Amino acid sequence: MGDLNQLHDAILNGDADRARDLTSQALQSGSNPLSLVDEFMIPAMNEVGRRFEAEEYFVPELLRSARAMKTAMTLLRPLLTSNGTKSLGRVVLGTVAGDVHEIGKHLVAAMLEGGGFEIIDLGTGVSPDKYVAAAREHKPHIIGMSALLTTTMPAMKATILALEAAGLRDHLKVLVGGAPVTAEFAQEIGADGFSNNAPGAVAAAKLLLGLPATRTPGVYLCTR
Ligand code: B1M
Repeated sequence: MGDLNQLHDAILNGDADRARDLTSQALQSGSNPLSLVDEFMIPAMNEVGRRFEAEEYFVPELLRSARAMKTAMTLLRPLLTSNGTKSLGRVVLGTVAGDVHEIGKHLVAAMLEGGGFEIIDLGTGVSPDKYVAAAREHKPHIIGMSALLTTTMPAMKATILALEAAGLRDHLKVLVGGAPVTAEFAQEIGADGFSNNAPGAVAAAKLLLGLPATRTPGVYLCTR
């Protein structure tokens, strides 16, 4: 197996072909898919974010790195997803209105599927009305919202208020996450649960439905 730091660097440098090839080689050599994501790919995206903040990277570099991450994820996603037998519950998932960040949401979707949940992914920029319509149509046990921008976090609260106004709030649980989201924020907006990582989202989803799971440090269940 090659040096996996090269996978980190391929994503950092936005080299999608290399990221795909290195991921494929690592899998053939027996690397654990989740470790590849956690130990090399997410740290690369965090460094991309740091460089963007330091004005060393600009939007084109962000896009190239995101494309490299997505390309590698196409190989990993099926491996994070099991062909589970019975669904533990239905989750309607999306990135909130005004927000196009989707990599974390894809990871959460893959992990939830792998954990036995049925996922209805509404994509990005999902308005409160669209969540409400999806809740009516699919009758999910959980609504999952992701936000990566401080400016789009309020859309989470707007969605919860819209679910309340539609009389749907008491019939489902609301799980929130995304880099700027905190447990305190989740509590404040009236969500039911929060996780700061994808495996934690699975634990939180299970706990919210009263299923056995271990509460890891990044998982928070709100009091209502
Ligand atoms: Co943007 N971006 N971006 N960006 N981008 C951030 C978020 C930023 C922090 C970068 C920075 O300045 N350091 C910054 C936000 C600042 C802020 O609000 N405080 C930022 C900005 C400013 C912007 C633009 C405004 C830039 C511009 O145009 N001037 C613009 C906004 C566009 C919009 O949404 N309207 C923008 C655009 C973009 C791209 C399109 C270029 C691209 C996204 C491409 C795509 O997704 N298809 C992009 C990227 C790639 C990033 C960074 C570099 C990486 C995000 C990412 O994919 N991380 C990001 C910097 C950073 O986060 N370090 C940044 C990897 C991913 C696995 O992590 O999504 O956090 P994350 O998900 C984690 C957890 O948070 C959690 O689990 C995941 C796995 O562990 N989680 C959940 C996520 N959702 C969950 C849901 C749950 C539970 C857990 O329950 C339902």
